[in-house]
Amino acid sequence: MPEKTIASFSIRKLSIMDEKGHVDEKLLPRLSHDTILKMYKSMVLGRLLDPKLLAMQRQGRISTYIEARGQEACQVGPIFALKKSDMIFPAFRETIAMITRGVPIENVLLYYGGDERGNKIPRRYAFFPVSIPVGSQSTHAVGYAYALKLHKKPNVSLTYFGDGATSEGECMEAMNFAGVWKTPTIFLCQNNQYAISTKHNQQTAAETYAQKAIAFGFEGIQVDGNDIFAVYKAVALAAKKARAGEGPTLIECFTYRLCDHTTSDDAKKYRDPKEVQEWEKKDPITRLRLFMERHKIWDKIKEGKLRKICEKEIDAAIKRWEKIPHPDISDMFTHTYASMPTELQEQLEEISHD
Ligand SMILES: Cc1ncc(C[n+]2csc(CCOP(=O)(O)OP(=O)(O)O)c2C)c(N)n1
Repeated sequence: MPEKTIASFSIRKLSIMDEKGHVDEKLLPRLSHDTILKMYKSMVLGRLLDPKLLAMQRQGRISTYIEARGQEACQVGPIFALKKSDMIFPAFRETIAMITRGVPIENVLLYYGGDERGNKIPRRYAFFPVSIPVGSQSTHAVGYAYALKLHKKPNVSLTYFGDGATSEGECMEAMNFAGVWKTPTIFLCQNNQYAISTKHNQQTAAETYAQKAIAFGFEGIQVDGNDIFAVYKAVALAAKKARAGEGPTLIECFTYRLCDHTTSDDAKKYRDPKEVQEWEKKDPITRLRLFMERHKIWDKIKEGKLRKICEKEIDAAIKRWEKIPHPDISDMFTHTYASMPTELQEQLEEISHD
């Protein structure tokens, strides 16, 4: 019996705007200038929030903080492409996505200040809490989307995760069920090239992360993750497909983490500074600014004003956060177990007597 090919695949890469802000007009999504300016503001707000919180961590005012410099397009693009009622399931690096959704910066400060109330995100933001165990949010996103399907709701779920999460069984299990049940789920993999110090070629022998979707029976696409128009378009198309009952999509955003993994990391120990410099040239914010300048909707004066507005917003949120009374000390016992083990109960009683 001669062999025959029973499956073959190819992976497309979507790129619309280059490093100088030039765009392929045929591919450019139809967005008003107002929307583009809002996208830009969200990216700048995120970029300015990072150094503030980093400084606060160094001052001991908050605990470990997770920056996202360089990943602003991957985080902001999807929020603009989805409906406000579509549910977002973040990992731990998605602070910029979170504040773009409208979640108050105080929530971020509470959370990183060790106060669990920060993770209680009001339902109206349709944004799940930070998920520290790598990949664990992906099954939640699929379960949620399956429920949407059963209830015939027109919404979708989107889960953010990193390249490292694709080595977690849970992430692959989530994709498998999403494929089998054809759930309205968007898997948004931010391939920032590293999982802490583990480089992409130690993470997988596959040429792309996007192609992992093929094994689960659905579409995978790679996009330039530093190009907000490409990210926006890929998510908008995936959402349209999901709402039409055509199932999930895996979107690999090819990007780079310009910062350390967290405030506990020193990326200089495992990355060549030349590599970082090369990626700085691909900065997602610079290229959108160049695009806006070319279209005469932006200039240096507007840039200066925007930066001041963002700084003010951040400072005001920090002031509001400083006024929030600390939680009761017993609070640290309340969010882990449904029924508390005896030794923790004893400890709780002990502090209650102090
Ligand atoms: C289940 C689990 N294992 C290990 C860790 C420790 N850890 C935290 S972040 C991280 C790397 C994650 O890399 P990736 O998924 O690529 O996301 P990125 O940090 O690059 O955004 C690891 C191993 C964890 N939080 N959870």
